[in-house]
Amino acid sequence: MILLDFCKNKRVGVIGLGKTGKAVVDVLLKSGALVGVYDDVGIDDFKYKGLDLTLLYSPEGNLFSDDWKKLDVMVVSPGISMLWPRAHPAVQFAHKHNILVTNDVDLFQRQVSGRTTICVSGTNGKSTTTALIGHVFASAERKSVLGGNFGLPVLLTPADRDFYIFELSSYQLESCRRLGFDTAILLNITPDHIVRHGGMHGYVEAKQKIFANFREKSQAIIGVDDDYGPVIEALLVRLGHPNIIPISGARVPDAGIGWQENNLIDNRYGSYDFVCKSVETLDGDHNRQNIAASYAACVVNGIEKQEFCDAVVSFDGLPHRQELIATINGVKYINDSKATNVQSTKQALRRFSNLILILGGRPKDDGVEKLADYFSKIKYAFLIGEAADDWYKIMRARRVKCEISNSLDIAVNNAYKMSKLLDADIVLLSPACASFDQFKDFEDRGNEFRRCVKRIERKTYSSHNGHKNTRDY
Ligand code: UMA
Ligand code: ADP
Repeated sequence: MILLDFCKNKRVGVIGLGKTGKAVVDVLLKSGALVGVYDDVGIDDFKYKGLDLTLLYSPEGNLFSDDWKKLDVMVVSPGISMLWPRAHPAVQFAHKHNILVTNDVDLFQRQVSGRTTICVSGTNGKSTTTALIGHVFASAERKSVLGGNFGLPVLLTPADRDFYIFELSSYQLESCRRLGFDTAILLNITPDHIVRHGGMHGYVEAKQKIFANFREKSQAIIGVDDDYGPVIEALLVRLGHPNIIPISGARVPDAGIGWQENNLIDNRYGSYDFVCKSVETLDGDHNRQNIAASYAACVVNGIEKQEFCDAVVSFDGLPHRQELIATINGVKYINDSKATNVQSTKQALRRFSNLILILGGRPKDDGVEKLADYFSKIKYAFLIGEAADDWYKIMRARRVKCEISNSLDIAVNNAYKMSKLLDADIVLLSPACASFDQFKDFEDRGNEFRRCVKRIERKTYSSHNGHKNTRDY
């Protein structure tokens, strides 16, 4: 836990009492601050209940009691809107009364100095890259910890680490003020969270904040495989950023790190230096982008090339990201539940062919037509969730054979039958949608897929007594 000395005796309002808010409150109380909390759905956790009455919350929803005006600072959770579609009332109030609005990442940055922060953002690949960097640092026996959007709120990380490796979402970056991370990585930008950021412009602006307030030793690692990366790189050059490393999953950028066929190449100094071969567990251009970014972050922070290569081969990948669950009668069942937008599903469709696809859920900003280039790879599709009706019409119009399933369970069972009929190689759950219409989160959805597949696997092999799946693709 990171205690915040500078918050002693300060009056701090914490908005949103989820994972982040609770961590902030716990840390603030231990740091001697006077804390009040507010959450739109009320506070039922007994541990925090007393706090709402002391400062901020009244049962009548009287958000704007005079006590609020006495706040020194307001700390918002990532889910609290700063601006779009409209600023949360608490934020509006703070602005009106000149109360500083900040977040837990800022508090961390102010307290912790002399340690290295390595921060990862991007539309897709954040968690994989964060986990891979963490794996390399742990394998190389550096004192490090993972946190942020990855799961552990930044203030709950241990205070004694040399390297803090944080995944940061656009939500977190939006409310950051201090910034100035030692190593900042922006993997890629494609449309996502558009409503929350008031359009693509706001989303890009939030993402590129990861490079703000750079210093002489700051390292900027920027993915240049999409339309926005090269523009941001050029902007950083213009602003005089001292250390910019372009990275790619598909080519070797000038003065950067990338791939020539299956070889990871370090071209930072203008000559090709072979680093390592690609690995089975992190297949596809998208993962190559993640590996290139991870290598860049490791090498600029003192990890030897050999230490990186040794560690990368033992990285298993994360669950719910193109994860092989089972091979049943030669058909591979892949869980890509974390594909919550069209761009991430595109990566799976690039990689796999001759497949039965399960997709749908709560649609985001891009529609299924953006996957049209890959429709010919889909032998049959099962559509679930809120997107099902619209996407069914679009896919049928493009001659993709498909049907709507009322639940994931039904979709998986039918996909199993269909895979036999159509001689498919892969059953892929890659929804291209958020999960919240039918599940608690993407993990819940992926776990349900796993349960359904395992049930089929048990039935198949108990009746056939045949032999079973392997972990290999
Ligand atoms: N709340 C309000 N009013 C609002 C919005 C939220 O009162 O307008 C309250 C909710 O009632 C709830 C609390 O705020 O009690 C939830 O706060 P939150 O939405 O900020 O979520 P946390 O539980 O604090 O978790 C956050 C991240 N969640 C989001 O950004 C939505 C977690 O990322 C992160 O792991 C955690 O902080 C620790 O840092 C999850 C996520 O879904 C994985 N992230 C999004 C993504 O990856 O796409 C951005
Ligand atoms: P994030 O944390 O940004 O959501 P994850 O590593 O959890 O990223 O991966 C989410 C989804 O995106 C998975 O379906 C995964 O296969 C896909 N993905 C992973 N890395 C990339 C990348 N660099 N570009 C595009 N898609 C990716």
